[in-house]
Amino acid sequence: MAAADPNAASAPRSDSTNHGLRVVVAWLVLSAIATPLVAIYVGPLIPPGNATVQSQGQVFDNQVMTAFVTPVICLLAVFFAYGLIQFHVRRNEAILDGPPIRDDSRIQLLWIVITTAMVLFLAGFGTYELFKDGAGGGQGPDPIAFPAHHQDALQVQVIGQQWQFTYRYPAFGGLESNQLYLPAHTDVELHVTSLDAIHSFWAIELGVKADANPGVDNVAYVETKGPTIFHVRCAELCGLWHPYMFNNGRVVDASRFRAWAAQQQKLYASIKPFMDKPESQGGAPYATTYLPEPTRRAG
Ligand SMILES: [Cu+2]
Repeated sequence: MAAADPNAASAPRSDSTNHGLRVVVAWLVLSAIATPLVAIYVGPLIPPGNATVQSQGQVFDNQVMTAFVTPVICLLAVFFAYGLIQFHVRRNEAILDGPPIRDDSRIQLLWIVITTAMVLFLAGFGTYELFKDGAGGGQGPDPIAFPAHHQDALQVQVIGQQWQFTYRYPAFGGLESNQLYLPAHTDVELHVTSLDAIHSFWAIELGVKADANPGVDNVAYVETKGPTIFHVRCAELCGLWHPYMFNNGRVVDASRFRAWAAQQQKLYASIKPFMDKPESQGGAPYATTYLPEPTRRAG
């Protein structure tokens, strides 16, 4: 009689455990715990913060989408962990595949229905959110999504040039400043353009990002909340000093905004003659007329 071969593979485990049911139950339990925790504690930490109605909307969107993706990640984690624990190869055991799942119409149907529903929901939700309040994005010269009171918005033109931003206030005599001050609790209509290369005006905490293209009037809406400080960066590689194209802006109380504008107007009046001089006669080496023309009331 031949001795038993110690290296012979043992027979594959046969069991009647319903692994699918176990995975689904573990997934449901984990998802039920993790989803609200992620929505409540992780979502609000995602930038850009709540300095404006638009940035607050973006935080909400991120919160919804992060919560939405949590059950998907839970399923992957449970599936992976369960597979590692339950199906790893034990000593002296043959590595055998389970029976392939083919032509299982239930799984096919579930897969198609669930993934389609998720994609359609996210597309619908994203589109609705983009239309609400303008979402802080640049919409080109003819915006189609407006915040509620956009007719009364304070116009501010944002002019990118290598390598700084200039802010122009048509309602304050076209005053130009290298500081961006905005009044609190106000609708602002930003007109973003460029004098040279393509830049991108990214007012991070305001939730605003709009391309600055030469000759293009790119409109973005934002509704400020309380006073705050925010950061502005150029978000489009625009040449050698692109990394240094940043500054801080402020949202201030209405009275402080008016005081700032009056002071800036005085300052601007003193340099205006130089600005208006053609470059050939020693004037400023950039244009002083841009879209939009001053048409709006003082803010
Ligand atoms: Cu730039």
